[in-house]
Amino acid sequence: MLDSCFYALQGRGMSATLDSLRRHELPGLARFELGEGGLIRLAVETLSAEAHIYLQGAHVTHFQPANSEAVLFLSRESLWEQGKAIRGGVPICFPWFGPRTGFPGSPAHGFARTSEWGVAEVMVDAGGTVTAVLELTSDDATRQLWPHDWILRHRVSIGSRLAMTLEVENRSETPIEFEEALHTYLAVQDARQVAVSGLSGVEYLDKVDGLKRKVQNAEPITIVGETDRVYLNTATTCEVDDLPGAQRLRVSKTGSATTVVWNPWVAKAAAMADFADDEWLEMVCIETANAGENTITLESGGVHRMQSAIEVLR
Ligand code: TA6
Repeated sequence: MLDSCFYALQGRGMSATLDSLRRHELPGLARFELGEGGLIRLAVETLSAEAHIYLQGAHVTHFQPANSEAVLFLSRESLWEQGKAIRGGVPICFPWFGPRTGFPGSPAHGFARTSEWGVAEVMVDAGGTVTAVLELTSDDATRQLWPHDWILRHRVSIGSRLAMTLEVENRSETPIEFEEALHTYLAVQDARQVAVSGLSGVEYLDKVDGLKRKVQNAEPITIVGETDRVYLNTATTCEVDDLPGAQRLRVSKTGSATTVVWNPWVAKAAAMADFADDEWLEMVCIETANAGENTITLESGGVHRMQSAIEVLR
């Protein structure tokens, strides 16, 4: 049952065509094109930065400020198939994070990242920042998996920094409970040299040690093996350093109480079909989320916003 409705989900919504999207384009700044695998993406090029946003999953796959290196990791083995999650960039996890407790047939990290989103608006402000607003609305296929009515809006602003706001509007008559994440893959030169600061003293669940609850004492966090930690009740900004001379990245957030730090390391990387065996060296996930005990309860008619901003510090 769940499998069939998940496959129904995968096929839904591929209704947009390039022609139907032209009216949203900004000449010289933002245009729709066929990206990898023939999936439609918005390509943004401004004086400040360039970016790609796929309609599938409202998935930011590329962000590169002018005079900087690309900020997001994207696997060269990613599947570029309708309904299959893209490996890298900023997948959107909703309405659950990770495997869905009690529903083994449900898609990991929910269905938002494998659905095709619609385009609500593409605009540019006086400062030259381009903002795209993509929307996903509940329908029969999603209600089969998760029996609620809602609208998601993902506002992506491409300027000197990448700012993403995931907005959830509860269109149900009753409150909804959901988890969410902007599952950001940051590009690094060497994960073994990474130093993540900003989480000192924060409690976390260690997913590589039986979900034990621990406190982050050492600062900064270094990656010395498979790392999969769900930091709870934290609103802090994180900074990521790696090789000397490489760019230092900052991930700041609002509306989020969970930060996830993940690197698959050698064995997990080798087990992932859409991830090259050595790519664990090139990435670290710093995920802006609300998960576990930070699950959101949203009243009928309510709106919740979670924002993540990523910038290059040098
Ligand atoms: O955020 C870390 C994590 O939950 C890991 O446990 C790992 O499963 C990762 O997400 C990737 O999940 P995916 O479903 O995209 O393969």
